[in-house]
Parts: sequence; C-alpha cells; structure tokens
Amino acid sequence: MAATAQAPVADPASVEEQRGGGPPAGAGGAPGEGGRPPVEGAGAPAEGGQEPVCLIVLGMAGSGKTTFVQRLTAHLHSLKAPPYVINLDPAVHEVPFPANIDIRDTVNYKEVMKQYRLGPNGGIVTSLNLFATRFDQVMQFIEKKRQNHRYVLIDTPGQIEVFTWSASGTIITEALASSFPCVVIYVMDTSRSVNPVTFMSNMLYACSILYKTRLPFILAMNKTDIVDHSFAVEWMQDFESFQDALNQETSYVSNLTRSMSLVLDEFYSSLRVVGVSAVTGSGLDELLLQVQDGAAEFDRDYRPEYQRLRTQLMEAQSRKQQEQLERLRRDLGAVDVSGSPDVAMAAGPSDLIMNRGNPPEEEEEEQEDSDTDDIDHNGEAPGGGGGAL
Ligand SMILES: Nc1nc2c(ncn2[C@@H]2O[C@H](COP(=O)(O)OP(=O)(O)O)[C@@H](O)[C@H]2O)c(=O)[nH]1
Ligand SMILES: [Mg+2]
Repeated sequence: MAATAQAPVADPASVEEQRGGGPPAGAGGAPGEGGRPPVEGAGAPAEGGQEPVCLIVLGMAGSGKTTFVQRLTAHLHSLKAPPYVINLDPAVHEVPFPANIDIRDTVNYKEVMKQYRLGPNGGIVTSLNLFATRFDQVMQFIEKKRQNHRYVLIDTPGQIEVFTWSASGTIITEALASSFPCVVIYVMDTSRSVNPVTFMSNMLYACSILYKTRLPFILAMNKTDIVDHSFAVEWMQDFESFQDALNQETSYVSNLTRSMSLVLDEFYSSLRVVGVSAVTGSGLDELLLQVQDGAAEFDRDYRPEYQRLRTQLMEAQSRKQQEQLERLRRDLGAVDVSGSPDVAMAAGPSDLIMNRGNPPEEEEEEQEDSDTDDIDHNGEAPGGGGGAL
C-alpha cells in the first residue's frame, strides 16, 4: 500500500479493547416489545462451553438492517444477554448501537477512496476487502469473549451485494461459520413488497442469498408497524391467493412470472418467516425462537461441512508451511552462506532462521546489525505490538 501521511487501515487489535459495547441508550426500557413473554433460555449469557450464535444481518439498502441490529441489541440487553456487536459498514455516518468492533476504526473509507482513486461503491468494497485481511484478529476477539455472549450480531454494508457477492464477504462468513454456529437474517422491507411482482423479485433475491451463503436462513419481514406482514405469509402459503393478486396486476405480468412463483413454492416450504418491526421491537422474541431453530439446523446440517472446510484449510496451511520450509532448506543448501557448504546443511533450517542465515561462528561480527534485525522481526509479527491479542 502507498505510504502516505494517513494510513487508511489500522490494526483492529488497537481499537477493539477501547470499545466497551455497553448497553445502548434506551436498552432497559425496550419500548413496545409487543407484550410477549421473554424467550426461554434466550436471556441467559452463554454458559460454560456454550458457543455464541452469529447472526449475519443482510438485506437491501434501506430495508432496516442497522435499525434492526440496534433494536435487537437493546432487546437482548433488556433480557440480560448483551450481544457482541460488529459493524461492517465502512460508509455509515453514525452507528446507532454500541459496537464492540467497528470497521470504521480500522479502515478509513474516505482515505481508501482517495488513495485508490475509487468512487463510493469501489471504496466500500475495497474497505471491506482490507478489513477481511485482518479478520483473523476479529475471530480471536470473539473467541476470547465467547463465554460472555450468547449472540454475535453483524451489521453489513447498505448495498447487499458488497457482502454477498464479494470475496471478503465469503472470507468473513466462512471464518465465522468454521468456528461458531451462524444464521443469516435476511431483512426485507415489507412495506415496499405489497406489489406481488415486487414481492416475488424480493423473494427470488432472498432465494439467491440462501444458496450463496449456504447457512440457515430467517426471513425477517421488517417494518410491520407500517404494514402487517400477513398478506405476504398468505401469498407464501396459498399459491392461489398469490395468483389472484397477480391477476389483479394491470402491469405486464408474463407467464414467466407465474412459473417463477411455482418454483418459489419449494423455497417457501422450508423458509423460516417472522414479522418484525425494528422501530417498535415487535416480533423479536419470535425471531429469537427462530434463531434457536436455525442454530440447531446449523449443528445438524452445516457444521460437518464447515468443519471439513476448516480441516482442509489447516491442512493446506501446514502443507504450505512445509513447502516453504522445503524451499528454504533447498535454497540454503544451494547458497554458500558460511564459506563451508557443510555448515548450512548441518545447522538445519530452524537454526539458520534464528541466526538469519549466519552460522554461530560469525555471530559476534553481526551484532552491529541488530537494529535492522529488530525492524524485520516486528514486521514478521503483525499485531504483535498491539498488546491486546
Ligand atoms: N417504520 C419503520 N421504519 C423503519 C424500520 N426499520 C428501519 N426503518 C427506517 O428505514 C430507513 C433505513 O433504515 P436502515 O436501518 O438505515 O437501513 P439499512 O440500510 O438496511 O441499514 C430508516 O429511515 C429507518 O428509520 C421499521 O421497522 N419501521
Ligand atoms: Mg445500514
């Protein structure tokens, strides 16, 4: 990266510890909870050995993801189960919830745009890519706090494709799912889906996200304070009623639209649907029940696959390390580092790494270079100086 006055990327290690993730304003009050009893078990913090469930919140721009995360955070605080909250939207002006990790602390979106000469969308994608390269550190933070939190909430960038159709979104999702049960919450703007054709387009998109993320899926029909979601549920359960609604459409409705709705029937049959309002908080207890169900599905159907992925990754990593060691051994064997070829071979690679290619006899002469060695050493251990890991 270009060395300029202001670095666009900082170390997550240096910022997370400053964030308390305390209760949000109004957390205790949790107004308008809908009068339902709290979800059994959902309030307790993670018990010994229990893992938090990661809720990845996706949805189109303006569907209400950030407001939903804010409300759910407040709701969980009121249930005495404060979540661990991560903001992955680099371009948001204000994060209305207490984030434990905020991408904006690590990546300076405006600087990224300037230094890489990008527009707003390219800036968001590149910022997320830069952040994804440090996500192993974020994973360590979550690991450290796993006993204290029952849920990890992840708010994603406004434009859904930034997360769902980018390499960084896949890296982040796979990293999370290799360690914790994960559930996708697809937030939909119900008030903007009252037209049957728009509704169907939204459902097709939701369907594509389901296949792209390969995780248990909950459809959160948001903004039920504006329009009740019962019309949508009826369309999903009763094919005829949806066809009737389509028939009333004076706009262009092709045969393809009708056929598509038949295809979606299969998608609907296995879908978890819950109506919520991120503004009033209604429906959140039911949502938490669905989350428990989703987490159970993850354990049953998805965990083995992600464990296989994790094992594969670890094996690939150790293979790569082995290859690098082999290459180093060959290189050191070929180059006369000591004046006597036997020394290099006899010392073995690890000894030579420790001595930076210098056999023990020459150690005293090389003492003057120790400053340079210190710099190299720091460079080899990113995050080591952060102190928080
Ligand atoms: N009436 C109503 N408005 C909502 C609800 N959820 C979000 N909004 C509004 O929808 C707009 C977009 O919300 P935001 O959370 O920023 O959407 P995001 O782009 O998906 O993160 C804001 O003006 C919110 O106040 C809801 O449940 N009911
Ligand atoms: Mg948002």
